[in-house]
Amino acid sequence: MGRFARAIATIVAAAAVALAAAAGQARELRAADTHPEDYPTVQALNFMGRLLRERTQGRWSIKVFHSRQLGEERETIDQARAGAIDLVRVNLAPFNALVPETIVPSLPFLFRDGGHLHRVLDGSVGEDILRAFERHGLVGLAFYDSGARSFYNARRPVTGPADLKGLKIRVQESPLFIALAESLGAIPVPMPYGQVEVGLRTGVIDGAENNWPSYQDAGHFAAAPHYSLTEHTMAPEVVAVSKRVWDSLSTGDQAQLRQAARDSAAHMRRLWSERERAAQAALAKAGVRVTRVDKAAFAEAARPIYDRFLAEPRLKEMVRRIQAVE
Ligand code: GTR
Repeated sequence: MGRFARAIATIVAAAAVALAAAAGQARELRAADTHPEDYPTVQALNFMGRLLRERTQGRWSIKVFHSRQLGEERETIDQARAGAIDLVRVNLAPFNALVPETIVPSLPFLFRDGGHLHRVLDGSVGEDILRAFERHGLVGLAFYDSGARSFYNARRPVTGPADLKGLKIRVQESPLFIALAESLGAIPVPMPYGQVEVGLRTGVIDGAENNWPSYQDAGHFAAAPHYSLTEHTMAPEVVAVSKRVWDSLSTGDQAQLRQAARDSAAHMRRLWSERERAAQAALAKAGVRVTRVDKAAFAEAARPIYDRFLAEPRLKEMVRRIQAVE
């Protein structure tokens, strides 16, 4: 969207909020998600919309524009900050350059396992990260699961960082992910999610990194069948609402929206673990070649990332708090 179109969209959206509020009418929130309709993130947003509609007697609902209908993740973030989109569900990585606190849970080899991640996100560190969005035009509502991300490629089995050397690996548009791929010897190619499949098929990139469901769902596995279990990051997804929309809500409606998001996150955890298992089984059947890796070697190569991205003491302190969570 051009700047002019965006400005118009913002004015129209703001006017719609004001009118609906004045008339006490029902209002539909527009949510953006890059994934297709049956993906757990989209299903969880639909669930959140159902809860909200029930709990507000139909005053508020959510229409989910899935499958990138409203653009790639970075664009939807910009539009939500401008108030042209109400809700976004994106991974934390595209927020890394904007909201420094999102770097922390995206760091490589930080969480011990999924349980550790959940306890951190459900606790005070999670609260602090969600609150950090407010300085950047959004209000963080809840985290969704995204499992662990691993590297995959079209060329060869990768068991240690040396095997990644020289491979062109697509990463998310995040300085952290670019630096991470570099530290492991790969050539990072930042690119939006929607271009990865063609990039793999045409050889523009040799590989990428993602969780099991995305690797399967986006069809990346067909062109890049070597999946290496690096599980290098557990960067979660976030659901955030435009601050302009948030500020137009009554305190009661704000509480309803936050609660519906939280409840949808609990629902999403169930959907996610089922989907992860199903994707893994389907990929094994499809002939994907899974390689165990020397995780310690990857963690060691990625270690300089910590100093580089934790220059601010408050971020370092957050890492300490995360490590202290049992
Ligand atoms: C997926 C995530 C998306 C997007 C995508 C990517 O796992 O759910 O939001 O971040 O990865 O790699 O761009």
